[in-house]
Amino acid sequence: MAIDYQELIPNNVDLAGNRTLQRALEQWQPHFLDWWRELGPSDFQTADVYLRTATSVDAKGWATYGTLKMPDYRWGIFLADAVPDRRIGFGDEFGKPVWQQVPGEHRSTLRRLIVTQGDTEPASVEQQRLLGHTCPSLYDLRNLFQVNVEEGRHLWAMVYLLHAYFGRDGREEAEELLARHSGDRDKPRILGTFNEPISDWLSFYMFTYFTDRDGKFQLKSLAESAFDPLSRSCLFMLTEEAHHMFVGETGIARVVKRTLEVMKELGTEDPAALRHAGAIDLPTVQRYLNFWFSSSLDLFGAEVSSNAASYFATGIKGRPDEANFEDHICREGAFALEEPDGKGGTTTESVPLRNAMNEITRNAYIRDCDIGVKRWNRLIAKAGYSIELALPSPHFRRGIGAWARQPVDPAGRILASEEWQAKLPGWIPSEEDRAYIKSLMRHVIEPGRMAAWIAPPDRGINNLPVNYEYVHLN
Ligand code: BYC
Repeated sequence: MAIDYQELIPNNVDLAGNRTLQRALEQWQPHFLDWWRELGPSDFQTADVYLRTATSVDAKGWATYGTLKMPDYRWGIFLADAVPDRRIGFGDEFGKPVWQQVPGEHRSTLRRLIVTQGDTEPASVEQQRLLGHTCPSLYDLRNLFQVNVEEGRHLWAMVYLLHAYFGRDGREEAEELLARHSGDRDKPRILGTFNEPISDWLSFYMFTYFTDRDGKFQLKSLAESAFDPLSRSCLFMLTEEAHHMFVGETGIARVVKRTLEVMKELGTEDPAALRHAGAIDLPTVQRYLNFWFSSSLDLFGAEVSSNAASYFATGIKGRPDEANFEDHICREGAFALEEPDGKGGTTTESVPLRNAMNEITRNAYIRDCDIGVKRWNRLIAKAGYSIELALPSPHFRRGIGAWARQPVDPAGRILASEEWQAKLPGWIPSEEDRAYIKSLMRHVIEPGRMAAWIAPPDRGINNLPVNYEYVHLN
């Protein structure tokens, strides 16, 4: 059946005028919908959800609100407005015109990066598919679904690039994006974190705070790309990504706020007493934070990476906010990198700057992560408590790069292996923690009501009241 693309798939890439692309997407779209029904949010496909849909890239159209059923969401394809005469902003090709087509010599590298980016989007939807059953409120349920449909749209954004610029192998990769599944033994998602289950809402908030923020920094790096369609796709995705991190930051803030209320009511900081009253004690919040922060740090790749050096040299992938750096060529500079010396201490290696691009991006990410932690700590201090949440050392519990499998504690000290093994369960969520958090997860679906472990949000969505019926369950 012919699809009216202007009607069904809002876009600014002239889909209607490109028959080849249209045919490719016509074949892929039913597979996407099958995947959405099978592995998207389970059992909520007939619910009416208050969602924002991008119908254009301008201020008026990028956030159009309305109530709809998720399978009817209009997954659009948008590129940010073109910058006239845009030039390559870094690397050996600095100052030359950006590419409107994929240069032959960079084809496989670009395809690999687009596939890696694309793979994370459906992965996150799969990871979160059961969460709807235990939502702490209708407001949160709606936010979960908003995040899910937009991750679906980000998959479309990458599939568009694969179909439009990579011919048959691009189409094959687009199919594979629906064939790999989060946590699947035989066909897992590409990057580690996207195979971790997200079975409770504390993990969901941590994921949207820490892992979506990796998305922010990777998208910023790809937005610098000399391959202009990739750059423009990622720039627009960043607009939507901000809400996902907001869900994480405010979600954790609301958990902390509620815990502080219960601490005040009971006059105690004792985790057992707080748990008895149904709140999430702050040491548990810290353990979840340790888990998701360390897992997300791995997503930046190894500290020293010849891949990253070559992405930078060729103009394929830059640093986030490249314009803020003075030197865009980086042929000369060096980066001082702290590494384990293999004898229980550390040593500082001087690494050619281009090889340290992953670490430079990771450091920018860490600074950004710290902003939320400071905000949560202000809430705690304002309530009169001296406890502080903290990001663990970036060397703690790493699985990729120089610090992989090193016995480092959250404070950054290198321990003896046995001591580290013995202490690890105290630093990340234990089975008992997970069971407790799971026991709190109930389906709260009365408009305006919140689960007892989380405070209400300060305001609703799009100026609507908090008690608006954001999801109508049919
Ligand atoms: N797990 O040279 P290296 C998002 C692989 S999140 C497994 O250090 P490179 C979102 C690496 O692929 C953003 N494998 O790697 C968030 C390489 O394998 P190959 C996603 C890993 O290339 C929430 C090998 O190790 N976007 O959008 O410098 C919800 C050598 O490593 C991992 C992107 O990732 C890992 N953690 O950097 C929804 C952007 N780390 O190629 C969405 C595109 C590394 O030798 N991807 N490896 O077989 C990239 O730019 C790069 O692939 C990476 C790795 C930054 C990930």
